[in-house]
Amino acid sequence: MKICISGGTFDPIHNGHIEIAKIALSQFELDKVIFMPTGNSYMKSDVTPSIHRYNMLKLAIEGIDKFEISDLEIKRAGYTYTKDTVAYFKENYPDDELYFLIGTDTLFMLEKWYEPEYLFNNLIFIVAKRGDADSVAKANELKEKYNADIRFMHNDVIDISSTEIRDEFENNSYDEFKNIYFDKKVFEYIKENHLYKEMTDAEMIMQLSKELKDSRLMHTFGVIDTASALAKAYQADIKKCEKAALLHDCAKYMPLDEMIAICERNFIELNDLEKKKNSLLHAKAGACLAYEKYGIKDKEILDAIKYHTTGKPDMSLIEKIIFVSDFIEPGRDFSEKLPMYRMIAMADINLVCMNILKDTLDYLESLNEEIDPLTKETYSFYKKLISER
Ligand code: DGI
Ligand code: FE
Ligand code: FE
Repeated sequence: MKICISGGTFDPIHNGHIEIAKIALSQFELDKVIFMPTGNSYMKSDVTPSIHRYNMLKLAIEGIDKFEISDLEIKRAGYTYTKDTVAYFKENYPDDELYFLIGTDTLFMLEKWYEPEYLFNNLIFIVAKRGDADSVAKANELKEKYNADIRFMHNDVIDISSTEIRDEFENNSYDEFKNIYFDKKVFEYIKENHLYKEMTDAEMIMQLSKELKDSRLMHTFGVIDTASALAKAYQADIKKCEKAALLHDCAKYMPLDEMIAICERNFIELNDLEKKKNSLLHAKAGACLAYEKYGIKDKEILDAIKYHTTGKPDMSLIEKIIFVSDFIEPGRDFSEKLPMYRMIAMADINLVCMNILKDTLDYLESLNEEIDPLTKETYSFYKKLISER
């Protein structure tokens, strides 16, 4: 079989990608084209979360003969090298002939890829024209140097790029989007999932009000007020603290299996206790949901959500503010110590962290609940910090 891999971010996929792949298919008599969106782990990249790029691609190629999609790279944590992908195909499909589809711009970058010799030894490159500088000379140079197999496609240049499409979404309302090189199903997906457009606070609250009970929403507003006041007192970034507070419990009512799945696809490691306790896992799942669904990319905000239940040793200021606000917000009334903690919080945030952790541990012990190692470590850290000063 002649298999051609078409790799890229596909952020988003557009008809240019589809057309080029169709031409490659017929011109080189390929048996199939496999679209391979690149991976990106939570908090590590500026591109759209891989789950969305994958879903859009899937919609775009639906029903097209000989087009397939692979999640090989989005399932791999950390950086993915094309070399690893090629090695995977070589191992699993040793008898197939492997092609790799690139644009002329990529041709000039190939030597900078990880282990180019391996790639040139194992792949036939198909180069699609992208309307830029003549690349025949470069191809000849690579043929000479690596004995590379590089074949040019005869295609009209399709004047469209993902960057332009992202700009178009960013600068217009969804309803103004008129791009004719675009799949309607993909467009609907983008609109539905609010991609390429920052959500306003009002939109986030609307969404949250669908997912949280009223009492949880009231608690959330209490956490926002408290976090905002603490941010002012400690000169933290008020907007970031408010956003983290707004979203800190966004995954509170997600079913446990979905929590596990969202953490896994974002490469967040879970211990056995987390895998059975919604009450713990909603923090990590919440960080992932804030990233995938609410479009939050700021690592400080995401980490504040991620650690709001257990805390962690040596928290950042915003992590401490969310951790503390969650416990002392005005709607909480589970302990008579709360008024005192509210006062301490404004003056000595480390001291109040230690107190909250101590109370949480006592409470969990009284219930005979299993304690997460991170909760214990966090308590030890703050106890030591306080005792040493
Ligand atoms: O989500 P909230 O109710 O606003 O508050 P939270 O996220 O701080 O805590 C949720 C629950 O998690 C709370 O009942 C205490 C519990 N919790 C905190 N640390 C641990 C824990 N539960 C277990 N089993 N182990 C822990 O270490
Ligand atoms: Fe919580
Ligand atoms: Fe909370």
